[in-house]
Amino acid sequence: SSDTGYLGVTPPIATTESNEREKEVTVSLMEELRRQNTFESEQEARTREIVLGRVAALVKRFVRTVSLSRGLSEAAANAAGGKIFTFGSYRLGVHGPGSDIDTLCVVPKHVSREDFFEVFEPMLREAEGAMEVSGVPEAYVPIIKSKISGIPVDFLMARLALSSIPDDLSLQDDNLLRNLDDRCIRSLNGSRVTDEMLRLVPNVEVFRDSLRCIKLWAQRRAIYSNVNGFLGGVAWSMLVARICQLYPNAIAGAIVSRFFIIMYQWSWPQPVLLKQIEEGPLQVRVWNPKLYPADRSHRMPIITPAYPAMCSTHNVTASTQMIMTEEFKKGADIVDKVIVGSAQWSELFEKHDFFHKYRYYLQVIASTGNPELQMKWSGTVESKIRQLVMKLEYVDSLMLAHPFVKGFDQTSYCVSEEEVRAVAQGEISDAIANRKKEDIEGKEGASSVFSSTFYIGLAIEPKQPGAIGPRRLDISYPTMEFTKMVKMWETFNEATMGIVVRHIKSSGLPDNVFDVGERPAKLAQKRV
Ligand code: 3AT
Ligand code: MN
Ligand code: MN
Repeated sequence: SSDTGYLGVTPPIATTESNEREKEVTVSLMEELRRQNTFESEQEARTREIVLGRVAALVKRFVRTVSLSRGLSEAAANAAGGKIFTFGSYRLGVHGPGSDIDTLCVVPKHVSREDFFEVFEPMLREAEGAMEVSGVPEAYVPIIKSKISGIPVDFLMARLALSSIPDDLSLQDDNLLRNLDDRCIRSLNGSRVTDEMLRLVPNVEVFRDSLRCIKLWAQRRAIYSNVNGFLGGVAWSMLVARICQLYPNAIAGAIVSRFFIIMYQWSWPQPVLLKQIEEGPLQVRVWNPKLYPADRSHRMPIITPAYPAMCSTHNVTASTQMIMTEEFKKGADIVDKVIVGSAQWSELFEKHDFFHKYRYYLQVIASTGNPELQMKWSGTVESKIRQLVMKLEYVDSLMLAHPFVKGFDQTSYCVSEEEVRAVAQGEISDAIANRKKEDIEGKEGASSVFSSTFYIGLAIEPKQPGAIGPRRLDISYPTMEFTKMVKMWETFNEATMGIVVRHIKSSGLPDNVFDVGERPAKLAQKRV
């Protein structure tokens, strides 16, 4: 920016200050965000700071302990340092009540990843106020999850090629990535991306307030989910950051209004960039659609600003792109009305109508008889849903396959094999649904079934005028292929895990997808 006088890959669209009306709607926007409970209490904010202080001290103690055990002198062990960096919503300043603190622990080269799980994790378990400490060392990005004084804290770890980690260490220099383990590079990424984003926006305060609004909107409209082919937190943040660059002197109300119209009109697959993509010191791929066909297939590329540049929206499909574009349009219309005074901000945050919108839905039901196994199995199935969506997109007469952003988990207490089979098929009768754990305890042949149901809304082409006979919709091929694919999971076991895909009419949707009083009266009656 020092050489161009602006932040971003193009000059701003406008550098004017916001007008009086934009200031008014910014005030009412902030009021609405408070009403919607997006801010934590002052008490909670203070607790977070205390927790972070304890965590920073604990990481230093961890580094010291390991240093001494490696034979370093007392002086060298004290000088070895150790530092925490936060990232995610807390670092951006857009976290809500109950959000976690995403924390990266940076340690010197003589402290290993094994030490993180074998020394730090036990120290954390003993720490004041620590609960629910659980490490996942085998994850793609190894992590320790915990709760400290009621605040969820996620810990990642990166070991740098340095003999000590000073308190003023910055992670900005790409050369720090040289000679590091891939897991360390991945762990550093979140923090480097967040820090870079904050450096690349003209006004952090405006960015925060605008992002708070867009995050809440995306959550309410059920388009906040990276796994399901929409955008995750990082991608939404980058979109808002780009709008902030384009209007460096605008305030939040104005940024939000430009956000919707610009995103609606964006010429995808032109990428959203916060700065030019840079080459760097590693032998790793940097996003480049000219070079890599896989990168060319990205429909809505939103590229992370820290080296190595990556596309944060790999999962977007034709359907999810259409759905998000439609939401940008609706958002633009509402904000236009807010500006002229004929609508309230609360309209922007209205709940989605996914379960009212389609005549037909697919249910994808993953089931097992064991709660831990169920978490893994349903996670595996969920991560493949977008593959099913992409296969459905090829079906003639299907205009759109709309995946819902979350699954619905249920535990069913069954008294017979027959009931177990029915539940796995998605047939949960009222008798089963109303049964409690106590009702089956000690009963012979009784068992619990854990099921997660994912939904895909189907938009079918209207019948051609004059066409003869009913419209045919054949989805047997995509569903068969999908079932085959999820069963290829390494630890799949036909005897203990169930997967069923079936289509239902909207009238067959179960009550648990609706809030109390939300189900249309006509349908509610039908089900009595
Ligand atoms: P919350 O306010 O916490 O809900 P957030 O944006 O902080 O919003 P997360 O804590 O889930 O969301 O994620 C923070 C960052 O951590 C985002 C991403 O860079 C990284 N991350 C999230 N989930 C994973 C994961 N399963 N594996 C690796 N990195 C992850
Ligand atoms: Mn977080
Ligand atoms: Mn987290």
